[in-house]
Amino acid sequence: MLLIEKGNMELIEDLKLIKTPFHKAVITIGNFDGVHKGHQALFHQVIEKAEEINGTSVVITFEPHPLKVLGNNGPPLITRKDQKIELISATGIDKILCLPFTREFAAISAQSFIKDLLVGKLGMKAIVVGSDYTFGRNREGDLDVMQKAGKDIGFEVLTANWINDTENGLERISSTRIRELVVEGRVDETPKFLGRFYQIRGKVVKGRARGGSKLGFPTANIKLHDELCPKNGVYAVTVETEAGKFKAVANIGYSPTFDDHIFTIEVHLLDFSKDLYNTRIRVNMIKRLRDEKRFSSLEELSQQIRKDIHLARKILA
Ligand code: RBF
Ligand code: MG
Repeated sequence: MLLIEKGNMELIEDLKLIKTPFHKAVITIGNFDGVHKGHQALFHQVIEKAEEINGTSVVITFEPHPLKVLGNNGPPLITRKDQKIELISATGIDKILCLPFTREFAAISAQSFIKDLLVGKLGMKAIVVGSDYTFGRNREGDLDVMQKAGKDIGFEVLTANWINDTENGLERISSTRIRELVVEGRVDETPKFLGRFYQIRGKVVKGRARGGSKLGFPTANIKLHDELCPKNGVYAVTVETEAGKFKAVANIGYSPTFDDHIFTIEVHLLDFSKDLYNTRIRVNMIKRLRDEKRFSSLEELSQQIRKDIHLARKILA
């Protein structure tokens, strides 16, 4: 895995591996899908507090998404596990606990969660939470419960300052808002919330094998798993491969010029012609260019793709 390491982040995926409590743990807990600017601000608050008390900054997150275990499917993800961990690591957090969210875990009482796990096992001295944070079975734990326990047991409860922060415009950052933008194809509006472009990742799979031979624009096709898919259409993108990063155009949808009604996500890389089949690629969604169209000839489709490429080159320049 390509970890963007900053400091010496340690990833722990099993609580049994923790034999002794961390030294003065400053903890935050959440799903953190997207690791957006609000989450990033929260992590910086954790790091700052840890530095102040000479302690350890700890992020606890869950995999899979709790909603996926507790019923529904859970929302489509902005960041799947590997990217989420990379992004949290990049903020400078010391320890990431990425715990399997099971039914047993969901059944732990709020009191036991705080006393036995957070304080007892992890050595919590401070926790940073949002005002709407709930935890423990049936969501019986909330900010009040946490503050009371803090007084009783002796740890500090800090509330996340980004949530109410209207001055720098951080107040409206939410994973839900980002998902809406992506679903609407407004990917160019996501960086102000994410601090980066929305990225999808996948292994290159077999496509229809006609892009190169019939159209003159070979494409690498990827499949998504649990990941949020941008609105169908044509996009200017950049693609990260084992051979480096390239400008590219993408098409998401059913290619209505053809009648097979097969959904694909395809990228045509500019200035690159090697076979990417079976390799993993990352596609940064920069800007949506247009809707997919049905063309009456391959020649017209090719001509439109040439125009798309021309426009993409300008946008990506
Ligand atoms: N197929 C369509 O039927 N209509 C389109 O508007 C369309 N636009 C595309 C734009 C780009 C930049 C690319 C790379 C592909 C596009 N395709 C479109 C998909 C094309 O039909 C597909 O790559 C080939 O059929 C191979 O699967
Ligand atoms: Mg293809």
